[in-house]
Amino acid sequence: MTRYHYPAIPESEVTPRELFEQRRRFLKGSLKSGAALGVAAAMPGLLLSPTARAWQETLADQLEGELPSRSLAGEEALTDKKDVTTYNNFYEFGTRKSDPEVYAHRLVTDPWSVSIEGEVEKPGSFALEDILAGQELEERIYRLRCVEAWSMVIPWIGFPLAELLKRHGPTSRAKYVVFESILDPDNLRGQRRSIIDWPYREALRIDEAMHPLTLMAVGMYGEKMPNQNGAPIRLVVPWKYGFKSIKSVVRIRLVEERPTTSWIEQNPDEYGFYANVNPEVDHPRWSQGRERRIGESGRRETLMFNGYADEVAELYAGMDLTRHF
Ligand SMILES: Nc1nc2c(c(=O)[nH]1)N[C@H]1C(S)=C(S)[C@@H](COP(=O)(O)O)O[C@H]1N2
Ligand SMILES: [Mo]
Repeated sequence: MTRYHYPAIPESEVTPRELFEQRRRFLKGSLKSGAALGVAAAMPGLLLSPTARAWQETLADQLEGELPSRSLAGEEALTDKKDVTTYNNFYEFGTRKSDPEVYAHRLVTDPWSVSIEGEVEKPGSFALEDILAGQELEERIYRLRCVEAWSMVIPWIGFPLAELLKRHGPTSRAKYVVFESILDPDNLRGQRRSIIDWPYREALRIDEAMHPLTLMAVGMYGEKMPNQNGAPIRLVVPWKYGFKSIKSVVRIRLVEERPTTSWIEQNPDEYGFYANVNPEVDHPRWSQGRERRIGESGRRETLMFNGYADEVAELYAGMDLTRHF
């Protein structure tokens, strides 16, 4: 195992800030500084937030302007927005790829809060607008590679998870980060069946969570996140199979021991904790060597770490990736 250290790669090496320093944008909001956040965290009940509707308007307003934009998928063409919003895995709405688009209007995203807890100095439950306050949004084009051997190229809008975690002060015992999706069986028809043990849960090692590529996304294609893609806020970890990129996040917990996840519980032989995209480690039932890019005919070779090896391979130096799949 590698030792835990974060950030594993200095942010300056991966994110040349000067590139888009000029065009930075900040989300307006009620919290402007870490100091204010501290106060809010100490008195969670006293935090007076703008209404959820207000934040949504603010975000819509911000998204109208130009955001700093970067492709981290080379010259590869964007997948059609139509495909990205109609061919989804979001088991809370059912297991068919078409279910999320049909049923996702039942997802209640307003109001929304995210609980940040466990090994942090400033825990609490925070309204989404306060989570977003002061975060610099940017557009990042990433490949997303599903474990089912298809892939897409998506222009996400979001901010690094590291920025959020740093605000809350991870303690020295914070070795892993656990994420939980919304639990609402009245509105999420898939949760009335025990396909998985709800709520959907995923986790990262702390250095993976702090890595500058790891994004909290609130939009795509220049717009707010569509419900079927994980509104209002989801994780995007581009070097891992899609199932790690948990949607509609309501809880983030920092812990010392390695947690289990929904997919490990479901089938530990098929889904591992790391879930790094790896053409050399096949899924027990199919090859991971190739993938179908949605919208293209034929197949592409799957790339190690989904093409992000230069950025992330160091996180796994010395690990046997056949065992730690
Ligand atoms: N809460 C939740 N998050 C989830 C899923 C899910 O079923 N529930 N599916 C995962 C899988 S398997 C994939 S491939 C991606 C798909 O994201 P997309 O629909 O935005 O392309 O979401 C991931 N996040
Ligand atoms: Mo997936």
